[in-house]
Amino acid sequence: MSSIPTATRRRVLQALGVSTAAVAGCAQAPGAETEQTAERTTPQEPAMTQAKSTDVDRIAADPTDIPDPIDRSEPTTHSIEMTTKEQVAEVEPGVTYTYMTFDGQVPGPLIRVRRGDTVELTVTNEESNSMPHNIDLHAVRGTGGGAEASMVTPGQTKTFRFKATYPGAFIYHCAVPNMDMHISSGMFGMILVEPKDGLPEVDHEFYFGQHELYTKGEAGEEGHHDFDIESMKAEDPTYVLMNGEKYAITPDRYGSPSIKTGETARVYFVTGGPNLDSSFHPIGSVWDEVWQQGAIAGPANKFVQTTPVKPGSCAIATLHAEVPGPIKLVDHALSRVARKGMLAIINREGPKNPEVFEPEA
Ligand SMILES: [Cu+2]
Repeated sequence: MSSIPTATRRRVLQALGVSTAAVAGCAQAPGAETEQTAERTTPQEPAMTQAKSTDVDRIAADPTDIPDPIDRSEPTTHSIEMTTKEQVAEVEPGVTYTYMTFDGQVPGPLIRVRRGDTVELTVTNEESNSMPHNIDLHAVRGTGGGAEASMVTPGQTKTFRFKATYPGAFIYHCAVPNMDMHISSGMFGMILVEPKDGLPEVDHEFYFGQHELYTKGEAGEEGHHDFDIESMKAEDPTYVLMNGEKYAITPDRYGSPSIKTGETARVYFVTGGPNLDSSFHPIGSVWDEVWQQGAIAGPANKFVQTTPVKPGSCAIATLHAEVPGPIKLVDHALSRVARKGMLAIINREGPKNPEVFEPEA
């Protein structure tokens, strides 16, 4: 037993459900005194390797970085280029991870087209990458959603073409054989196919994506977190994240977007997974409208508190600001918020509206 480093042994015991107290009990065994002394005087094996230097300062997508609404009555052809990138970035300060992304952000860029448009999509796998990548878009009627047509090895580029024949908000994701690992590392995003008549007018639009990170460390443990296949198979993530980093879109990190009271905002939300459903809820508000699964061709549900968004699916939801204060966007499986990093905030600014809400009555 003494040949196993202390930190490793403790972790193994924890994994087996044996508490630290039990470890202390073990130390009472005959001959354990020497071991106990050794534990006190021997520097402990670091639980993690050191945080790596980062390739990019930020991996979290800007929720306001969205193409303009479509104002067009005729179909067009889009030439869209995407680059797959493998980059070290921080999950939270002091914690690094080697992400895989579309265009260096999580979620990947929002692609916006109109029903009937044609898309020529070019995917380049950066030369410095170590793995093959591709893209499967749920807006594509075709083999693997384009996955086979876009399979690229490092340094390779491929183009394929598709017509967006049906409207809605759809996920796209990497779909190589280890697709769960690639999605978990950040390879997902949304393609929005607007109906021919467009979408209702709103004052603001925001784009968010939820997914899970599976690592060998604990949430908040400083250092470089390596991917962990065992916790992924067990669907027990280290982090559950909004836009790829812990609490990224909040005043404490990169800042929160604001809307004014009286304004309406539309939220485009994608659950990358790879495994967990989101119970998507706006704390301090309600979804005034939700198009579940992003199925914009049908009617919206009204005044929805929490909308389920399955892995590999999306939601389009509207918020109407009637009072000032933050709206916290969460997965209402709240341990993911309190302990695993899942939170974004949209700010409402404006005068009090005591008829609707009076905090000091
Ligand atoms: Cu990939």
